[in-house]
Amino acid sequence: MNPTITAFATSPDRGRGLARDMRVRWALEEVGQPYEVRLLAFEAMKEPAHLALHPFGQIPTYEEGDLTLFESGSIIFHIAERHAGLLPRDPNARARAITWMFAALSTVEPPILDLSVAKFQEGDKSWAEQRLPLVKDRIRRCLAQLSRRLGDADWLEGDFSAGDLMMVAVLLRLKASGILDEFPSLSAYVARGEARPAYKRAFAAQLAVFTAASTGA
Ligand SMILES: N[C@@H](CCC(=O)N[C@@H](CS)C(=O)NCC(=O)O)C(=O)O
Repeated sequence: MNPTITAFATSPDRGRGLARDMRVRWALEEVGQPYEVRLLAFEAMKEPAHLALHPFGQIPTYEEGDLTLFESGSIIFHIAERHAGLLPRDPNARARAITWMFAALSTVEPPILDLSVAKFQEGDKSWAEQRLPLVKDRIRRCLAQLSRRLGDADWLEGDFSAGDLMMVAVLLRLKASGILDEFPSLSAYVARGEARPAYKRAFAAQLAVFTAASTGA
């Protein structure tokens, strides 16, 4: 039986692929695993049926037989462990690729999320204008370090891995801010991720959900 993931019935990002079901769809496409999607209205995400799957009332979740997972990192790690193609076989290379998944989620994503908070949740506060440059500088510092490590390589550790998938998914959130453009090697890195056929299939699938919802199709 195919796994089932959850996604927004109407994504607040209007189908730009920034909701976290996108990275899970991408991983499933990379390994060639078909999947089902259960779409949820925002209110349904906060109801007991969904809270039983996801204690924080969010998407994505992942159901496969009697296994239920939440947290995109855990879900993608599970997919990468169960299928070939997202993690190297060599144990050390595998550990390094997993390290990049953690780096994406626990070092790179937090300052990027902070930018959304600063803009959309704190934008009307008296101190917002003073805080925004600090938030942006924290991102720049992190991207400078990442770009130094990536150097001229296509991917972070040899071949494309779940570490790159997660890092690209996280960096994509910065596109609209213009900050990514300040780091041409990272822009090119993200573009390489977006050019992957699996990424394109996943992007098209999540966009189709938004388009159908907004046109009533
Ligand atoms: N750390 C979680 C974050 C999940 C998350 O923030 N999901 C967002 C969509 S991308 C969500 O459900 N937002 C609605 C809410 O928090 O109420 C993960 O990586 O899966």
